[in-house]
Amino acid sequence: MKSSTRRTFLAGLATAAATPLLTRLSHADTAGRPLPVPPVMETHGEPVTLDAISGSSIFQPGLSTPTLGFSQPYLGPTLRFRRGTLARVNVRNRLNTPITSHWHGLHVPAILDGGPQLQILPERQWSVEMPIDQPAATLWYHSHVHGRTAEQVYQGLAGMIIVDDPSAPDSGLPVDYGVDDLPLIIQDRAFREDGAFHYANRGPARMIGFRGDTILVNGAIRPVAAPPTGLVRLRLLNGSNSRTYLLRFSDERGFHQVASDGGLLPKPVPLTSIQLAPAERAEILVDFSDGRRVTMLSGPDHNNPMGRNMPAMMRQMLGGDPAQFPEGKPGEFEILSFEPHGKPRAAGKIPDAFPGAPRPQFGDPARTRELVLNMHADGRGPGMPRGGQPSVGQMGSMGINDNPFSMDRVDIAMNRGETELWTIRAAEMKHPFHVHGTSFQVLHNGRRDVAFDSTGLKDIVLVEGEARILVRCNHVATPDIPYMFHCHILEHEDAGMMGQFTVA
Ligand SMILES: [Cu+2]
Repeated sequence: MKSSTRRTFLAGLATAAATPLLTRLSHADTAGRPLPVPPVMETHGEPVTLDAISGSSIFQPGLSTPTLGFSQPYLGPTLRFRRGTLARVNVRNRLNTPITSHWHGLHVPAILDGGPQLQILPERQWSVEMPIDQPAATLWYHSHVHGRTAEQVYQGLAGMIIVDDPSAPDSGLPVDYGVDDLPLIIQDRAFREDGAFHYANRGPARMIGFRGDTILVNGAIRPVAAPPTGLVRLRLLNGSNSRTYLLRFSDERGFHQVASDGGLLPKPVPLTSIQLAPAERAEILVDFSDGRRVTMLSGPDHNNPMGRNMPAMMRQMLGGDPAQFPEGKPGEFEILSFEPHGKPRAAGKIPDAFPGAPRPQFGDPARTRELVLNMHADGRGPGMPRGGQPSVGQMGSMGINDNPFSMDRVDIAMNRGETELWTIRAAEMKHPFHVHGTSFQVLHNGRRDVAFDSTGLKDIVLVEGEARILVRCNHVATPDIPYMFHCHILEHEDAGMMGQFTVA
């Protein structure tokens, strides 16, 4: 379909759905900017300050997009925390609406975790001193206001965190941030013709999660990175609301996964593609020593109640699929490209193993629990609030164990330092299940047993029918300010697929 025809078609759809006109971006006029690299904000005992602000960003030539960000118009700086130190962070809210700052993957007491109870009101400041004690890892931070998380993250209230561990033996990996150690925050967005983001958290888009038709990496549309020739470390973060990616390179080159959510894997895992569910992280080592240009592609996202059988037109109506990339297989699209600079040279050495990597140390579980993720928890169905625009308190139509999220109900009471075995069940769709305040081990998912060596420590598991995980928390969470567990499809989380747990 030619772009003009497609635009007319889309405009017709949009009119029918009474939503603003959407624009489908062509490759020629938008993609190809140099990859932006978020600045680093490092704490050395002195506090650092994040300002939640509104601003405007230029994603497309000549069009400005109203956005939110931390200390910059869209997204935020990369926070670097060092194990064994106190991370002191002030978060100031310069917006006219409450926010939070949740440190996703950080092992800190719930009172420091930035969950929905810890709202920062407009013009107020939240100051935390966080003891950093966990393995080196790629984490992230984002707003987590119940009922508003999806929209606030979509607008830009998110950023990367890197935990460094000077006590662990040298991993032998590239460490030159922004050069051969690249943060890549992958997000899908949709745009209106006036340049504003298009977002809808209702109806079918709420049911399966909102999908955009345009890929941003670090806030630029399908940008071009210029790494040095040689081995390069990519810190991949799926910062999308609901899209699951299946990433590979256009020339089929292999790569090695070296870390997952909770830090290094015991040894590098050779792969030719990698799945990244919402909020998941993976660090991969890619060999660019041949100096050739290559593109990272993603396969289509079939995570919806109809799976692969959902017609393309329906997917388009539900928020869109990115345009197919000519180098890809049917349905594939471009994430970003790499144009290595420097003379081709011999490939660098990939470490054999990471002796300092975290090991599973959960022991036998003291108790078991079952959690069923429900897409219909109160009989009203998703996207059907009682009249008008959904607001906090009206969003409870999804749930866990038939309970829509309630801030007044503690769902699970855990004992500090005690391992539990959780069985999580999900029908209709796969759900990226997240637990705050700790990392867990996945034992089983779908029909497969999961080897620790291939996944490491996790804080997200994309539940395929049924998953079993070992969980243990070493920090305190009180009934007033508990931890959360929830689906990380943000539209599902906001619709109530979330619960609270204490640790005493
Ligand atoms: Cu979900």
